[in-house]
Amino acid sequence: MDEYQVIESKSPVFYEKYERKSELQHQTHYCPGCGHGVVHKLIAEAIADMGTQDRSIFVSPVGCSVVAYYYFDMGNVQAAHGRPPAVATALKRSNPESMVIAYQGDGDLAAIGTAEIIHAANRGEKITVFFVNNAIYGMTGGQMAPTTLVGQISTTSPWGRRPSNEGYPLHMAELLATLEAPVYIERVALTDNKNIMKARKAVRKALDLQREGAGFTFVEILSPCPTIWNMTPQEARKWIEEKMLAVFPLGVYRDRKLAPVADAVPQISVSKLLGLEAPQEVVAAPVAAKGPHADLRVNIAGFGGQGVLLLGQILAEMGMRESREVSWLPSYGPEMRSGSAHCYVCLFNERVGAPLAEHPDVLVAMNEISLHKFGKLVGAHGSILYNSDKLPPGLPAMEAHIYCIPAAEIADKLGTTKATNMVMLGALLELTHTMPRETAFAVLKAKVRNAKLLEVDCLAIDAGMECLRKQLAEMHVPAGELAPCH
Ligand SMILES: Cc1ncc(C[n+]2csc(CCOP(=O)(O)OP(=O)(O)O)c2C)c(N)n1
Ligand code: SF4
Repeated sequence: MDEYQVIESKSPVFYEKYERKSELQHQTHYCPGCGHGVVHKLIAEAIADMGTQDRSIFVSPVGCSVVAYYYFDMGNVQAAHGRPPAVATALKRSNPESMVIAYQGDGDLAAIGTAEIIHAANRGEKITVFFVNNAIYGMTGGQMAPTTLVGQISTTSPWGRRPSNEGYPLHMAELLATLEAPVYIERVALTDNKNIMKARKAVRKALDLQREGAGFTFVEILSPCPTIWNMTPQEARKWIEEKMLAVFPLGVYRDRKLAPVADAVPQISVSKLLGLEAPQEVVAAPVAAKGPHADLRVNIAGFGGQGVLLLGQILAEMGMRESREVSWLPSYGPEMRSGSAHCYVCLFNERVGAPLAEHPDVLVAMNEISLHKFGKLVGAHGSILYNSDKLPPGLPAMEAHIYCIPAAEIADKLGTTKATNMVMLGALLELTHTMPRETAFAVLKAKVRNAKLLEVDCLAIDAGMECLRKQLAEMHVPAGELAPCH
């Protein structure tokens, strides 16, 4: 038996560590026996073997796989429900060299996103779509999908799907194969090892064709959802075999290379179009980006429930009251349980062109994860306000200066931890002198009905200002000046 060696390793295309609560880091967020994990693995291994990780972009859907970006260490964009093919189109057209993957469930692709997939396929976009068909809406608790089988019970077809009322299952592979443009369409299933190996081959073939610039490629994967189907993982695989295969026959529905189209419009990369031969280094905002009239870009990040988005809103509303051009761009995880949340706020003198503040002047990091994740994106001339009395051990060196503000502690002493975000707001106002505290008070007055809470919030802002002021004084920095980097 010596000739066998068991090798267990994670594809380098996956992040080493999944960004989850520490007690959950050993597992993915998928249910045991879910097919998404298997499909992720097949894609990651294919990309690793092809050596295209650095130019691959994964477009995740809305559905159970919405946080696929937690796993794939490559370009990631999360599209609105059903829109991955449209987003993938834009990505591929503006970066023809990239490998763009749209990943979608059956609710995402075959219900709300029917138009997007059909038109992307019909245009022959040179992207790869992986369509995970589990015959149900998984994430939202088991509503009927367009692919739900006749007679299959779901929360919205409690007597079983009836063609007379709900129509017949949609066969996406067959439907797309009626179009001229697609070059490769195959349906595979995650039933047993043999079929998983076929799925592996199909995933690789689709990506290979994209690498060659062949055209639109599509792989439908029949995939188990044991949780919603109320089955064990083994029963779920058997159910695909016994029920789904009869409705969704496996096989290759299209496999051809198109002759080049005579009137094909050459696709030019965005950087080339703009005359930027090489990607430009992002330059952090100069130290001068401070004071009442300076443009300011802020990223506020933490867990849901820490008032991250609200802090951004208050800042943006303050900006409006001060006649600044403002934007507030929230981003929060779709998961309900203490997911991460952040928002970008831009306070400009001119109209805000792009509301992103990936390299902000100030990062307000409400927790350690945010400090790790976003801290390195703040340039040497920027500053970080960190919600703690000390830096976490093992923090990698960062270019920006980090101020530790024990905001939760300060807020606690004032009567409620809820005011933690207001302490941070105070520190931010003192650091940047971008707007007067009175404007913050006015905004709060309009927003907070509870008089006691309003009083605590105002005290918290002052306490945050005082805390930062002391630190600047210790560093001999005049009020209103951003501290030099360490
Ligand atoms: C515009 C919009 N409509 C509806 C929803 C609610 N929603 C979230 S996930 C989902 C269905 C997901 O099912 P599917 O695509 O089959 O993926 P699965 O969870 O099974 O992997 C729906 C309807 C939403 N988030 N956004
Ligand atoms: S609900 Fe279904 S599709 Fe969603 S993670 Fe669980 S098994 Fe997978």
